[in-house]
Amino acid sequence: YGAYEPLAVERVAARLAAYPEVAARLGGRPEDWQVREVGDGNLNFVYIVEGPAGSVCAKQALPFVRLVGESWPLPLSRSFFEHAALSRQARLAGTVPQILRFDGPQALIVMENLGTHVIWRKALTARERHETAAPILGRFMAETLFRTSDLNLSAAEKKREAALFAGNTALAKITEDLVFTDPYRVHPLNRWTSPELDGTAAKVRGDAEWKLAIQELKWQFLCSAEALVHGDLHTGSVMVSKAGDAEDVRVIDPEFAFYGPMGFDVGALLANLFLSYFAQDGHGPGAEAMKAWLLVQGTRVWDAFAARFSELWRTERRGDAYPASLFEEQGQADASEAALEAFLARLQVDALGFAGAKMARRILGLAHVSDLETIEPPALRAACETRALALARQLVVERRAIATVSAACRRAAILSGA
Ligand code: SR1
Ligand code: MG
Repeated sequence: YGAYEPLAVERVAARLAAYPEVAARLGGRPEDWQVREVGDGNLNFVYIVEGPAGSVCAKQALPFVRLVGESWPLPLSRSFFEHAALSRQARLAGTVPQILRFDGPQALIVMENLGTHVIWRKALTARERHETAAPILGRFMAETLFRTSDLNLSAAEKKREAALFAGNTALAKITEDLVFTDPYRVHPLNRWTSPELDGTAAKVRGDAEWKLAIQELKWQFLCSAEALVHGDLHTGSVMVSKAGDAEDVRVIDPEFAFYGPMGFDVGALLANLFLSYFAQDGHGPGAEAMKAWLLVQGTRVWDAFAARFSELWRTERRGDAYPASLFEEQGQADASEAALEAFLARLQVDALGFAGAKMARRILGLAHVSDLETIEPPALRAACETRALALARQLVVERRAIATVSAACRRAAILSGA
């Protein structure tokens, strides 16, 4: 299909017409297809294409960061890694969009269009409740993380997988800088939208305890190749739908996927539930019920994760780490259960730390979240952000003492005056 060509709305139909399976899904003639660009993410362009028989979603990487422009080059290979991660997630856990076509040279993934779904972050801001999201996401993370780790794969297979994703260095570097480094130093990419936070940002830079704890977490991010993590599992990477009692939940956008610490994905999701929690006070009266619900979702994410991870520990431990046979042949089931408990306890602490890291970067770093950004006036936004930052610090610095998601939720409620 030729050399890479960046798409624009008027070129999308001709490009998709070259893929028979995509053309068949759309039906009719390419000139009849309606194309619109809908991407609101920081990196890529996303097109929805509608034909007489159906619709598709086409996502193309450009050789730069959309949020910043051509001054920040970013390799097209992120599309390869996104496709590689999506295929594995589909096989190991489901809960992702169906892939119709991957065109590597064009850095283009054509997927089913989730036309009735909305981004979970937006639903949360609108105080819409999707009751199945938290348990489905907890299960998704348990299945993807367990089944790509040394608990399920042979050491050789896991090393091959880790080596494949090790090439995604440019995307990992974004996280290394934007999450674990830049918010803690003066940096031209940092920004905060409430002038009231100038002093707070300076205090964070002067907080050696916070900076040391963040570097411990960065060390884990750099060195702990535990499992294939999604790498950017915030509430903007989740789509939800509801029709009557039937809900559907999908995880999207794994272009940051790489072998990293298991707690990173769990922490990212918890962080964004906490950010939504603190943002609720900025979105009009009646926040309390939604805030209470959001904290319950945090514990439900963890409980579903731990329950499914435990099932997999007992039934799918076929890898070279903690081999089941080592314990079973001696009738040492108790030792195996104790190891599971310790493993989950450590993961929970990691998740709390990463949650704190992911919260602070959304307030003091380059990339923000609409939950907080849409709050007016700035003084009200700053009050919400200040409470969120206070929890972020506690989660990072005191993660071992806090120890559980339930305890973190209690801390959030105290900081919020609930
Ligand atoms: C320059 S990219 C900024 C952020 O957008 C993505 O969603 C990731 O979270 C990344 O850190
Ligand atoms: Mg994204």
